[in-house]
Amino acid sequence: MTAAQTVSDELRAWIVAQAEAGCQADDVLAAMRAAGWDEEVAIAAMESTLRTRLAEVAAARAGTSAADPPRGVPVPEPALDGAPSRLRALDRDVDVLLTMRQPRLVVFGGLLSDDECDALVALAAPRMARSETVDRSSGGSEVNAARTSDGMFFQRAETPLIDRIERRIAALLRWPVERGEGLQILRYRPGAEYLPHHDYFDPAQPGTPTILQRGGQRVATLVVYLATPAGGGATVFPDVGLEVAPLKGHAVFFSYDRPHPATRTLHGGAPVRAGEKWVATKWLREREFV
Ligand code: PD2
Ligand code: ZN
Repeated sequence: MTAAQTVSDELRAWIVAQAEAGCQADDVLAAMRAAGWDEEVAIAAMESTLRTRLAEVAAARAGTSAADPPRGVPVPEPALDGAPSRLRALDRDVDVLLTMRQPRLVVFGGLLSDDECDALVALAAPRMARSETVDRSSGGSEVNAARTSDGMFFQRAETPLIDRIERRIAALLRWPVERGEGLQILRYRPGAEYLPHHDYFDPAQPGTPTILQRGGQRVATLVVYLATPAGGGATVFPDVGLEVAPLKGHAVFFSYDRPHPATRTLHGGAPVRAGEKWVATKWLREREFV
């Protein structure tokens, strides 16, 4: 036989069966030579067949097919088909100031009125404590040196105002209220900042399975600005060189369909230079958050 020999599906299946039965490559090659195969053709057939088989096995382990790259989960998404400059969200018209595809990010104007911002700050102010974040190694909470703001959490629907704001956010992002965490309020004084981080829970951390029991992964973040500092305090996205100004009543939304830096959702709060910055953060989960 010559190099024009073609490698049939049957031959590929036979090569895979020999390898999976633990046969040595030399023995498989010898059997093919004995059957009349040219040595070079036989080696090339073995190599390409086994390389393809390895990719299939790796993809099956990752829960995907070799043909399909891994796909993300569904995420919140405002109704931006047709590029509207305003969106109706429950009881209010919200401006669409900026949209980005990668990361998926939208800046909204006028999501809250000045009075709503002031009322949230007044409700939260007596309850502020040095910010705790979820301790990703144990699943508990911890004071975080990366965040020098003060913070607190409201219960979902804790007051009629909070209930209305949460239903407005749910309408805007087309994501059920039940799949949201309670609003978190943060206050940054001059010099306070939040170093860049991802908001999803790192699958490699030992505390993550415990955290995920309560509603699955975070899949999106909405940071709403409640008070404009006199200087500094932008929300920064270092992967794409974007800085969102912290203007009272405006908000930045971004989603991440997998807990991976490829979502380009690394973000932080730049140091406040003058005045105070207040924000309300709403994190959206895959499932009902209980
Ligand atoms: O206050 C911010 O700009 C900010 C920055 C990064 C808030 C958060 N992350 C957050 O609440 O996760
Ligand atoms: Zn964050």
